[in-house]
Amino acid sequence: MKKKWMSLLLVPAVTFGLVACGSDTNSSGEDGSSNESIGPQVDHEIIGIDPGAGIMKATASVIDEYELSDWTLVEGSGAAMTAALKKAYDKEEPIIVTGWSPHWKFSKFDLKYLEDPKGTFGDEENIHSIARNGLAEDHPSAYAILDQFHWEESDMNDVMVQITDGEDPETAARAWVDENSDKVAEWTSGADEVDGDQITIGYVAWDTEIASTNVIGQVLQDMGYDVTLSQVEAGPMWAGVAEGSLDAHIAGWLPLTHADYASQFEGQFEDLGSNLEGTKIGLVVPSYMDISSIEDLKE
Ligand code: PBE
Repeated sequence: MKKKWMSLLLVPAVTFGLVACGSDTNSSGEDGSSNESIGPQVDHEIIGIDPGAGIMKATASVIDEYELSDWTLVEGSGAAMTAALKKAYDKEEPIIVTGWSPHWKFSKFDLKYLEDPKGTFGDEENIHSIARNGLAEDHPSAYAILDQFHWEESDMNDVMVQITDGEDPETAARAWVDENSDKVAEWTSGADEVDGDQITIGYVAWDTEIASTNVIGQVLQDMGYDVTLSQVEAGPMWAGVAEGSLDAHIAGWLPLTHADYASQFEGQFEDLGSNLEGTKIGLVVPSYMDISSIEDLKE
């Protein structure tokens, strides 16, 4: 008799509990699979990075072309963007970030690019090595190495993941260079060692560029250079090479992402060609989110 009472009482309690829990999640919009349209769930915010990044300009064009006038692109930094992504991801909350590949975030989180039917973000592109005019005459060895520097997405990812896991960028780069002496030998082929010549390589604190620039820094150091890695914003990076205060950078995302910088300083730098092919930029969301296209942000 007692048992029966218990189960009669339990059934409604459990049902009520489930309903309450389900509706709470939906109304607060914290669950990525909520039926509520995406805008209010993320306060109509796209989490951006540093204002000088090409992806910021591209995202502004996306907001314009897709008529997302009630959306805001939030400025910050690469590190702030990945921190916000991690925070949302750990709680399975919705978030939209400016994203690019290669990037370690795709190996740490389950993410997807939003489709871009208008093609505003452009197709795949390449990362170019950019030297100041006159580098070939002044530092022929460094010029040869920068010209021959070329690696794969998986190489860059190896270094990025080490750094994300807490390794100091210089140490992570050192380890990669030591483990990949065959690749490094191709880059240094035909280049003579030097005796403490000074060279300054510019870069922006994007995870991709922190990895690549530290690797090339180690290689140049091994060849005898006194290397300075100078962290700047994107505009000053291109301007620095154009004016000659920086000897080079290996962070030219072309033809689209850095198109404005490349045309602004046309003739004032030497494009040494691509060091990595098949990069991509776009809007990135966790896979648990129930949207697939930039068009879905309009609803
Ligand atoms: N990025 C990474 C840069 C280029 C390298 C995509 C953030 C940019 O948007 O300019």
